[in-house]
Amino acid sequence: VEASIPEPLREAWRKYSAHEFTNKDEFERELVRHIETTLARSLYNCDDLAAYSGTALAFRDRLIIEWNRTQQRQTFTDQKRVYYLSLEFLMGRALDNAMLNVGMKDAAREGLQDLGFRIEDVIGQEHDAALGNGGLGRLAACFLDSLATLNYPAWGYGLRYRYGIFKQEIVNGYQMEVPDYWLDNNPWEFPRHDITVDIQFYGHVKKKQDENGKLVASWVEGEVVQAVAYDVPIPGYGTKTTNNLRLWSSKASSGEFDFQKFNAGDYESAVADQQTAETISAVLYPNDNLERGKELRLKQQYFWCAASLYDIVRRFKKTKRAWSEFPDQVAIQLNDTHPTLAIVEMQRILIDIEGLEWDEAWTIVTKTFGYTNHTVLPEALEKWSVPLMQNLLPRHLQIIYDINLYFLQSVEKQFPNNREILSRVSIIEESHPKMVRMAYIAIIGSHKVNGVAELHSDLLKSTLFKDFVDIYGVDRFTNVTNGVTPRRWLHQANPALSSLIAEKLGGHEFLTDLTLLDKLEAFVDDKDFRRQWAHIKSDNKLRLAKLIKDTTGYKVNPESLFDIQVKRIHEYKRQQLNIFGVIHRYLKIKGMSAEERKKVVPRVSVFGGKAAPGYWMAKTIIHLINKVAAVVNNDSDVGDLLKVIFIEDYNVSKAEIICPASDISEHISTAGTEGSGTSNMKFVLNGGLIIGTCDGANIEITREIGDQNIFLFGNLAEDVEDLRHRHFYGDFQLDPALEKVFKAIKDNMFGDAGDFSALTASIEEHGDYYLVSDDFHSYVTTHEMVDEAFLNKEEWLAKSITSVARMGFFSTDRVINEYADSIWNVEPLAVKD
Ligand code: 9GP
Repeated sequence: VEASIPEPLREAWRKYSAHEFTNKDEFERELVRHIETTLARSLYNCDDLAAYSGTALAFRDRLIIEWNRTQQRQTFTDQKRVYYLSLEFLMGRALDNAMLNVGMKDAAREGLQDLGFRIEDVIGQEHDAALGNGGLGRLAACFLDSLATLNYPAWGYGLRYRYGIFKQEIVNGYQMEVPDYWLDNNPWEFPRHDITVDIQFYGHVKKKQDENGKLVASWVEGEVVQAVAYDVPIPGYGTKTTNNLRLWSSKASSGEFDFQKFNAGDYESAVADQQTAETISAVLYPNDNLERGKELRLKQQYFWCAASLYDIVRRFKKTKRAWSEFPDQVAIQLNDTHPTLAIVEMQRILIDIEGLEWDEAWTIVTKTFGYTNHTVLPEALEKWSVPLMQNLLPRHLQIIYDINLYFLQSVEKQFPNNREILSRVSIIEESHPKMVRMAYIAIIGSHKVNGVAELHSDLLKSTLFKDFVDIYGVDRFTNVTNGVTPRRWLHQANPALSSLIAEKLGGHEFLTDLTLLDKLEAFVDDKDFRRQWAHIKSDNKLRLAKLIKDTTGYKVNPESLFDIQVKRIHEYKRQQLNIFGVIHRYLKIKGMSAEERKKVVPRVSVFGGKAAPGYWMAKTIIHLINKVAAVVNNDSDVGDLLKVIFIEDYNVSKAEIICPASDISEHISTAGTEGSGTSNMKFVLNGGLIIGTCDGANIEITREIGDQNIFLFGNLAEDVEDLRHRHFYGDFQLDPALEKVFKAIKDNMFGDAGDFSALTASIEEHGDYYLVSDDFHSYVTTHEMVDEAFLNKEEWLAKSITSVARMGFFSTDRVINEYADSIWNVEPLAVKD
């Protein structure tokens, strides 16, 4: 690798090369220096925000020194690298994570204290980096943490949205969406104005002869937008490896800003061009499991794929290897179908620009890509209309047609005279307008396709992708069950529990080998240990009670059973089932005598989550939860026996407070609909029990922790189809207890019943697609079992400890090693101190 500084001058360079601070005093010096010079503040005007910025800058320096070394190391060893393409990275806050991962949180705490600040207040100043909707984006963030911790040479590629997921405000019980200005005061990114890529859109395709007389296609004219790189350092835990997350931002390309217009005084249209270019990376689409064919979204996808591939190819070409070695050097993972165009773009680069033959190029492409599917919900399997694609990406559409042609020819050979299979697996859906099925390109263009939990992967093979299993054989399809990073979701979110475990196990090694948690089982019967365990849970509940008081004004009794459901609001996740269950409980309490009420286990039902702005039914569910809260929480008959809380603007930093505070949490999707779920893992890892359906990763959680430690209920995935079919033909009986709940709603107990009629009608009149009524009875009776179990404090504690001890499987470290072995074929890079 060529160095820009010649050898004789490197001595001076080495002498003055930056060094990271290594103790409290050095940290303080860096902090004060940044506050006084970078931020131009002083001890006369330094508030918590300035202390945060100074601390973040000091830690950023540390990270970037390691980042530089890591990148050099990766370049010199020249091993195979992994590139994770994800339209979402839900990172949350970075400072606390950086402090813990580099092992300097205690030094920072003391240093800040010396200078007059409390570390918690300083950390609390940071705005979440919320470049994601929910589970899919958070999983990508956990993956980055594990990739760095395990020393894999890996980069993430995403978009630098100016606005991340909207901020949610609850006004009169309704969700309102407010823009999230997360980039104000964000010290964690490095703009790379020298790393830019021109991205083309529209235009048309010309065929021309190359110097050897071969006919090649070239994509000409159209519009050009510039992609500018912003780098975010990703520190591993307990290692020097600091990887890179590269986010692309859009800008008018230099040729695009029309100086002629500008000079002629037409400022407005010159600036308008600029703004049009910038809209590409302006906003994250706030849809979770729900797509709409908006041109801007397709533009985002191509912009990001093309910029990332250009970067990856540029890096590969520096090694001067033959193209055939590309898959030995590069693995690219597609996070859902969003980056599928990267497959087409790679083929275009190889045949149109690099001059490879089709077959040779296609072999390279399929060996390079892997595709992860995260959902069976049909609306999330993206399709783009052919006319839209034709207009925006004319050359790509031609390549897609060619991929389809060759693919269908081979299927035809394999299944002669079977027109049905050809039309079912064709990339082009023969609808009006015709549609391009992106998931099919992702399958055809990858060497491995995986789902994210066993049930989910099995369902993919037996339903959505069945034909492809018949075509390619079952080995192309695999499962990699999700996990979470224990650094953020145990050590950072629950420091007291992490310390207690470390004390018992003789160190924090479990944070990098989560299976070591199994040693905790030896202490299940240790009275003193149980007491400490219970004490930590109480403190965490107090911390949540304070958040509830500060954000909603409601005071909750921390002795109550905390029952929590936090995730995106969606009919399939069934927050409606939960709130109907709450109403059922409320009605029961209202009907009790004073004596009977004494036996009730007090509960706090906590909800949190955002609804996609256009998802009206989900918004109706939020509205109902808030209306029920207003009635129940102010009913003196009920008092502390039941409180209903909706936590506004649920995000990663709130989840860090919420997850450690649950007694029970709810993962109650209609069986067969949730890909995996990952908050189920976070809650159990923090000593909460769960109530759930046999869906997603709940099934594997049950297998690991034992069915005596989980509350399962409801119909099974294999029964769902049949039940829906029966409903469709009128075989439907509303559950009697649910009927009483609906009557209360219709009697305007929670405000105008008209506001909720669509919700009740979707169950009573329109087929109850999500089987709320079918599962209601087992849901409420299982909750009675939860109450019963909670009364036995010692048993409950034993369940909690045993479950945590058996959660070793659900670390993203295990997940990443599985991807590395079975899909990417990459090795970690040895890092010396
Ligand atoms: O809905 C799934 C969720 O179950 C899963 O845990 C997560 C991560 O794999 O991905 C979600 N899928 C999406 O958000 C869109 O496919």
